[in-house]
Amino acid sequence: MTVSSDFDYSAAAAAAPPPDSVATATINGSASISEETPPQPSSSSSQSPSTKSSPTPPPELEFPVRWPLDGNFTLDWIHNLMACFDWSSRNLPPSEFPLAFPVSVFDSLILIASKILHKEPNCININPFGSNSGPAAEGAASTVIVVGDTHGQLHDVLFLLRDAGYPADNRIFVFNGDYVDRGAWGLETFMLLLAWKVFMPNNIYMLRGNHESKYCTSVYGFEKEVLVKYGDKGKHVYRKCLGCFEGLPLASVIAGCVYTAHGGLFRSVTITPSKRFKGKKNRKISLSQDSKSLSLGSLEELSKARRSVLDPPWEGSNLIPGDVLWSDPSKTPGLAPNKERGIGLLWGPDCTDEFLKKHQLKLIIRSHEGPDAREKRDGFDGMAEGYTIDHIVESGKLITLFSAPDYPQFQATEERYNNKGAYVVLEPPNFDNPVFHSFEAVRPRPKANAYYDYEEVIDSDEELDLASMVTT
Ligand SMILES: [Mn+2]
Repeated sequence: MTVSSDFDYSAAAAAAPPPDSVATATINGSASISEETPPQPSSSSSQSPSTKSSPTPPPELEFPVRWPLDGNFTLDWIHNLMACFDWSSRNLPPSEFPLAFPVSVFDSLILIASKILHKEPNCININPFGSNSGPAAEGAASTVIVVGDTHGQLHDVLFLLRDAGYPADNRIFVFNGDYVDRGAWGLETFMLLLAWKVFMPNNIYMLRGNHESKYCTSVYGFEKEVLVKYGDKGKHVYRKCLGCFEGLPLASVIAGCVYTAHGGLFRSVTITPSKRFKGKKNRKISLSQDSKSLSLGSLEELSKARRSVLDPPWEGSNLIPGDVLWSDPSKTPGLAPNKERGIGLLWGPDCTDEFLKKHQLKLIIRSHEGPDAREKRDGFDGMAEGYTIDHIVESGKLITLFSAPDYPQFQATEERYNNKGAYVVLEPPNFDNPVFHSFEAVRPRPKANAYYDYEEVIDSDEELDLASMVTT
């Protein structure tokens, strides 16, 4: 069934249903849209919506999204928002996105979400033992669900939320960053998570990824996506998004035993006396710090880091955010500069053990490496199932979690990774025995154009030309 090109809003009830796959992505899980809608006389003209006016949203959608009159979100409001994004992604050209989500609604959402996020500490202590109010919290601890990179794959995120269960009084989500870039619906993905954040600030936590930065979004599509979707308001919208990215916290500790961050571990930034003696000229902490002078940072240091600078180069106190967002595990013991990426660290199993021991933790869950990155990493498992167990040490484990299936959305060759995405479920009372849920991509993906030159841009973060950004 194809999409109607009717633009007559009075004909809404008779408008053709969205493509079949909408039913599977319908927010309430009822695959009913196409059944309720009378069949539409089909014609070849319905194949070319771009040459005619936009199709009509189904009557059950409150469309466009309107800011609630009293300023308070309801569950219905959030579900309608998700359904509107799903529908618009399938039926409207990107430049008509403001018809679904007017800039005034964007402004209200980003303002209130930014305020909440900026107030959160660098490393959030998540306590699932009933500190949250609400009827379901009486004494019972919440389940915690950890999610890795999503990269603008709206439909897969909608599936994940439905599959895992939405944020609720007994269910807390921790998203590990990289909401935007690569995929065509970074704005929708980020906005819907922000909406959940505003609705239930203690039941969903959004950490920053390295792609929540000016540099990455200018290379990998999000900036252009926003400019295309919002036209002459695009610059304003993009600036507000960057401001919001600055507020995203860097890490979390779940139930006192699971550390999560996008990249992972980080260095200590204590300035050694020998550096001070050399006088001011040599006081800078160089990115090329050699392995011997590197030591593992602590959660206390992380809590004191300044996170409000988005982009590399990361110097001084900003070395910690750079490491947290960009680092990768290694099979080689010790800490070393991450030469492949040009920023961040490589850390060995001994560091994982040291960090877990020092903070009495059991598990590290980090993200940041998709199937493309893993293809080039000797000694590491691929990302076919959406997760890997990278270090098994005395004190616990290190896991990489990646939640964008069939990634990246745009590829120059026919051959795809066909990777699954995964999320992790941590159950009370111990939270230290991760249960992995792998899932396939929602297919078919609605057609979309990329917002970056995916044939030219290198296909992994690994080789980013960050050297050109380092000004020291
Ligand atoms: Mn990343």
